[in-house]
Amino acid sequence: MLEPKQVWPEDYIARYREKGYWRGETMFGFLERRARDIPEHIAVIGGEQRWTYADLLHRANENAARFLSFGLRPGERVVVQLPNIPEFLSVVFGLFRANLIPVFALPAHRVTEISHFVEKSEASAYVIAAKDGDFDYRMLARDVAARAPGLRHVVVIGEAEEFHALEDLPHDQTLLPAEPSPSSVAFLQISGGSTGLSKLIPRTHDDYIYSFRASADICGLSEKSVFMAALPVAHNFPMSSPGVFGALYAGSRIVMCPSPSAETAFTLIENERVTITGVVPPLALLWMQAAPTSGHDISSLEVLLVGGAKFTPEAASRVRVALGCTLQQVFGMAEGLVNYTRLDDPEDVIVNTQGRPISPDDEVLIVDDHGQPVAEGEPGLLLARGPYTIRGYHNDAAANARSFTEDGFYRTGDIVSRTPEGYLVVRGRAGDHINRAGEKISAEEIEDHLLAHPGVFDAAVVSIPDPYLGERSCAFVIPQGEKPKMAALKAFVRGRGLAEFKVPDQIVFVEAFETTAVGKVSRKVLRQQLRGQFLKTIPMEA
Ligand code: J2J
Repeated sequence: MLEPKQVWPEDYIARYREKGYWRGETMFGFLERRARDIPEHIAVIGGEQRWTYADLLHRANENAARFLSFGLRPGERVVVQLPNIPEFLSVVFGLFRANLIPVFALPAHRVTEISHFVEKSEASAYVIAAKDGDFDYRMLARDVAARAPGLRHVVVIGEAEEFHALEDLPHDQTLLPAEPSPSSVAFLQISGGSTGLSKLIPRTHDDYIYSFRASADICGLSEKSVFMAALPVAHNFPMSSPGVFGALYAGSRIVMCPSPSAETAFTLIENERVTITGVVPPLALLWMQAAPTSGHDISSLEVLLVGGAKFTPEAASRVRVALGCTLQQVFGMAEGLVNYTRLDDPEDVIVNTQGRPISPDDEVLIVDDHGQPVAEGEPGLLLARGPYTIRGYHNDAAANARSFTEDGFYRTGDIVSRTPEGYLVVRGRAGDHINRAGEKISAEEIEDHLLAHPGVFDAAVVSIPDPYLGERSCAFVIPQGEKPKMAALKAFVRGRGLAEFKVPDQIVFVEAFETTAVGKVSRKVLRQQLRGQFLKTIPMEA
């Protein structure tokens, strides 16, 4: 089994420690300290549950013992797929306490994605909630178990059927292991995935704690703050920017929001006096639209973080009046680098930029296609290196060769420019992914699924601007034999066991792909051509 690792060169490690970024804390260690300092303070609210820091710690310790009770060994990987419920935290901190390595899946993921995570991480266990809304995760777990023979255990929050019910497992805590090294990998996060399937991102205790501790500071979190997790909490943004982990680090109170609809979110903001939350741009638009007539008092809200996809200056300029709070733009990635506008920045910077890096030691380069720095203010490819940006993916040599420069910079694939004050403005993407309301979809991955249909000769998936989603996906398909029906083709992709957001929003049948110059063109050029033709001929609202 391949042990997840994340290694920085020795001189960088020394520098990051010396400067106090890496302080030798561990994920469980920081929670334990917080629970000692403020045991009676409410840590998390969700549904009918209200847990203090002492409760959360107690439950995490019990869960650690439960996970080890059926034979899991420290270092093994456990795929966690849970919605926004307090148990997300007691499970994940339980895994940290047991030195087991969570692999974070999103609630929207289905059998294809989950089996890929299980295989790639060599996970031996999978944790689910019995149900979320109408969806039964036990059915999904059966499909995953059938596809991924390495998976030995399924653990369920709620009615377990043939699986282990977490609650029923023994929790004798005498056998809990010693604290792990702070430089070891704490968990595997999931990449947005620009080419092919999602990659696994090993994050260490040291580097991740630095990123959310500093984020909590930049976002003004304190013991008085009430942070609402509105987006699925397994995603890097609501997890760490400043996210639930940043909130716990600061001793704040977390409110788990089961759905980000304006009605649900506003009700919780009003009832729990939420002070800060984060959303993707389409949700910010919806909330701004709903606020004047919602009848809810959301005046407790002080800060709204918006990120995951580009927030237009026009929309950004309306946040303060529409929601009565300060906008904080955040441009981040699960691989590391996170930028924020600062709360006291001038309005012009808050509205027009995606912020500046967390750390003085974040090294940001903006280069042309040949790797040469562009002139100041010009757009170019963003490369990043620093105290919480990874140097490599888990178990993926090909992706590592592609995604990192020889001197360890991560190629973000984003095209940005930099203002004279050092703030980044996102201009576009070099890679072929679709950023659909903050959900990243790899064109290549969906093309592969379409090509599996007998009625598809060739397929190219591109992003099309969308007034609501930011971008939506459009599949250009050359049919063969009997032309498939559009709805049937969408159902086919869905039936391959994919997250719903990956099903093409639109399908356009074409007779051939126009190929210029000499015969073959790269997929990249082809996608550009198709996108260009589409935008010329069809109005954006189509
Ligand atoms: C434009 N594009 C953005 C922004 C992310 C905080 C916030 C977001 C993420 C995230 C995250 C953007 N404007 N404000 O992990 O900690 C696009 C970029 C980036 C990619 C990363 C966090 N904010 N993006 O979205 O790993 O293209 O992380 O490279 O899901 O989202 O996606 P992801």
